[in-house]
Amino acid sequence: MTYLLPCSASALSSGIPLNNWQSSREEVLARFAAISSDKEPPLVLLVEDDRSTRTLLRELMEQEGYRVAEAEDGEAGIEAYVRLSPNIVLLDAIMPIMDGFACCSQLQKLPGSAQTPVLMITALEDAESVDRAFDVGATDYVTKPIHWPVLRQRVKRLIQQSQLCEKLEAAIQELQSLACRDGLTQLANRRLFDETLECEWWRMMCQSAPLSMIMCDVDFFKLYNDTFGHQAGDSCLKRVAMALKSALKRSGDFVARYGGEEFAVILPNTDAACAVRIAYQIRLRIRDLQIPHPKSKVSQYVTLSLGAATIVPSPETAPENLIAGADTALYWAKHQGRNLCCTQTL
Ligand code: GH3
Ligand code: MG
Ligand code: MG
Ligand code: MG
Repeated sequence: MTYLLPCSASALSSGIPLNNWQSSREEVLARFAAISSDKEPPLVLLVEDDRSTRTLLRELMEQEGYRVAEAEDGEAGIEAYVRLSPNIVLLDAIMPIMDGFACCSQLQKLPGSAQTPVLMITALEDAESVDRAFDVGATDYVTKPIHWPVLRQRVKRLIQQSQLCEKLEAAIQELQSLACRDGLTQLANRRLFDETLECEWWRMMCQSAPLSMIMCDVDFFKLYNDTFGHQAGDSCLKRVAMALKSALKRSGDFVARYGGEEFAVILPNTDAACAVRIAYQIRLRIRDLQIPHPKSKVSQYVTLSLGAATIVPSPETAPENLIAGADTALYWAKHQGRNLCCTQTL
């Protein structure tokens, strides 16, 4: 059995620094182009028991500029597939130990197999064999004796199609993730906030557990912009967002940019006392940032007012009740002087 080294997968790192929607779009297109110009030639895995056919196939594939790995039966083919993640599998139907049909069927169960075409090469021409090949997941089928010009074109087309599908899938995933992110702060946006709240609402209702929310609003932020300009205001919001995120320790805790200079925190399985403690942690984090705000009437630094509300969700209430409760508590915090947290238990 001969293996060539596996190609390094086109690395799609998650999370890209984005300042606004326009640059997000450019990032996605740049990434798409980067995947498109993948430098390494595609890897073809030949699974064929007949040595002379294997040699001929290898020569043809190498002439086409592909890298080639070989396996001599179905079992070895699966093992090579898992180790090497080829771009295409050329699979003989009749082989000892595990035939091509069983091998193809097993391959379909492996992660990522949906993107990897399997081209079956066989002397079997009867309708039943052809149907069986497609039933077990073959992408295409060619018969022996091999018509080399046809095989060349089939392989080329199948690889192109699968690479295109892969790129599209990566781009779609990236766009989906961007659609839920706030461009300025990189926090979840309002849309994801709404979905998360709805989801946690139902989850907590099923568990009869408390759900808390904290609304946070930057104090005198208009004056901050007036003093330092809008861009400095943007940087301030980014730092506040990071501080908010760092104050949340549990995996279910969630923070979003609710709008403007307002942020919303969702805390599943959290009672009122615990929500107050988290609000306190948030205030400490913001205080530690020490962002100068000379025009503020409550501090020399940027501060937040916070409104916390807690509810055990029930069929008689709705997520909007929790939002309204946190809003009301925030309103009290503003009216009682700002830079503090008020709470409401519903
Ligand atoms: P309060 O303490 O009562 O909350 O006062 P405030 O000045 O923070 O509240 P107000 O609603 O009067 O003003 C909010 C300001 O937030 C006005 C708006 O320009 C600013 N703002 C909202 N979104 C952004 C943003 O994305 N970037 C910047 N730089 N400013 C923003
Ligand atoms: Mg054979
Ligand atoms: Mg506000
Ligand atoms: Mg404000």
